[in-house]
Amino acid sequence: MKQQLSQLALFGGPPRFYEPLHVGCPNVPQAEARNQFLQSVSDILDRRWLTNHGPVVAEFERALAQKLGVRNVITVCNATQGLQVVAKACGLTGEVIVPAFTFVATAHALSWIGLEPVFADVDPHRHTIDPDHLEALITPRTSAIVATHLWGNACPTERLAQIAREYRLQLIYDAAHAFGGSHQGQVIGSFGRAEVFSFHATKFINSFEGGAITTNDDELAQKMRQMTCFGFDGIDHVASVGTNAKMSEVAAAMGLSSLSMMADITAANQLNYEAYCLRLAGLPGVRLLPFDEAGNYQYAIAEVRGKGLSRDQLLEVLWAEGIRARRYFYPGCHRMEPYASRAEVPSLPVSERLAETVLALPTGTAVTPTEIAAICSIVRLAMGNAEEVKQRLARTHQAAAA
Ligand code: T4K
Repeated sequence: MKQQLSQLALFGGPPRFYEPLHVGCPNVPQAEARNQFLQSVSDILDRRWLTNHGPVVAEFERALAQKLGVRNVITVCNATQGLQVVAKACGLTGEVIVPAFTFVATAHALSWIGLEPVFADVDPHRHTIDPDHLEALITPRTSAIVATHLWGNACPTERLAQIAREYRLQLIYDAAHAFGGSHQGQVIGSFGRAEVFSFHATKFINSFEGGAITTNDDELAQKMRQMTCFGFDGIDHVASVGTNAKMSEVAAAMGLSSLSMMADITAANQLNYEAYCLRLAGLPGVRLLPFDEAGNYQYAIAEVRGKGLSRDQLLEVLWAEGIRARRYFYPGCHRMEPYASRAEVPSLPVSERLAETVLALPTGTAVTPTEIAAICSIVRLAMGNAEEVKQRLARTHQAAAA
């Protein structure tokens, strides 16, 4: 453990981690699960059926539907395409209200297909869309709300459903972070008209790249399934405009393997989260975001503000040590292009504050509580000697600018 400032990499000491510790280091199958995955890949090659609704995709979809308790699951090549397919199938037009504090894919997916994301502020405690702010943004051109269960924390689904009903808007959830979570006893996956999960490499469960759309609306599901495959509804027959958003067999094999490890991944995430809570408890200027009990603990999120270093100063200290914490989702979608160049860029105080203060810390099965103890001791050392660290950083920046 580093105990003196001179030991910090920023002050000339050796970095604590020569092999960087990442936020999104994938959860990969180990031991028996890895053998099963490799066998499944070998079977796929033997069958020579690599994509286009093969048996492994079908098995993955059945397993997901069972886990989520939802009638329809349509796997996709990634969640961004999934969001676009849902938006198209639901016939969204004009403006769509989205949170400003989310990964930019939530907004870009809509922009890419000609819709206009309108940015709402978020709740300061849960980081999910703020229903009170959202309501003021509804215009005659608004067709939908796309809300993100950020960090796995569920949105206020009842309030959103009530607003959607009242203003006749469609309600869709970006559930990219929320696989395995539930809200008031209901598993995430069957809220709104449809929900979209991401199985990107960095996610709770992964299929290298991938995702899934879930809905209890059978008609909508059929339409979306066609749309993920060029609009085909049978051999040589096209029923609608479509894209190619299909998941491959190997991706589904990885997804199944990942699904089988879900309990272990959750346990590792929760242990890591508790290690952060314990080791950072009482440290002025750093606060861990509380999670829903029913969540997947995929992200360990700190807010760095008040006493001590700023989030960005702490980030520099950590990166020097090989701790690749991330400032998700800086600077906020509304301040990213093309939205930042709109005639009017809204002022969204909570999203802007979070964009300046949130720090995502390394977690997942590749990170151990011992490594977290080392991370936290560096955070404590730096925050506890904030003035000296600030001076050192200022000198380093001056030297770099000269
Ligand atoms: N909606 C929300 C709310 C989302 O968060 C996302 C994706 C989407 C929609 C869209 O889902 P997809 O279309 O991707 O299915 C990463 C992911 O690329 C992105 O999927 C994810 N959200 C976002 C939160 O995180 P970046 O820009 O941070 O990626 P990158 O390459 O910097 O990777 C993150 C960290 O993970 C790095 O520190 C390196 C490490 N890493 C990454 C990969 C790919 C590894 O250690 N191994 C790996 O294989 O966006």
